[in-house]
Amino acid sequence: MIMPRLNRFDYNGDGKISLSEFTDALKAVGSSLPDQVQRMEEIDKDRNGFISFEELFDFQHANPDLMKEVVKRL
Ligand SMILES: [Ca+2]
Ligand SMILES: [Ca+2]
Repeated sequence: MIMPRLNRFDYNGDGKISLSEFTDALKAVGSSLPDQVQRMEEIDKDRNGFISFEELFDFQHANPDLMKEVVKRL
């Protein structure tokens, strides 16, 4: 399995992936937003507003095809 590089999502370089950075990444692959917004809530399991490596990994596990597209295009 290809792991996405976290720094590719981290556009502002603060070392963390915010929900909006992740949403932008999904937009970049043309993912439909209403669906994704729902997922944003799901992916940030501890609700701290950022996506940790573990949270991203879980999301990738649940959405392998989507993440494959994201990783390919980033
Ligand atoms: Ca960031
Ligand atoms: Ca989190």
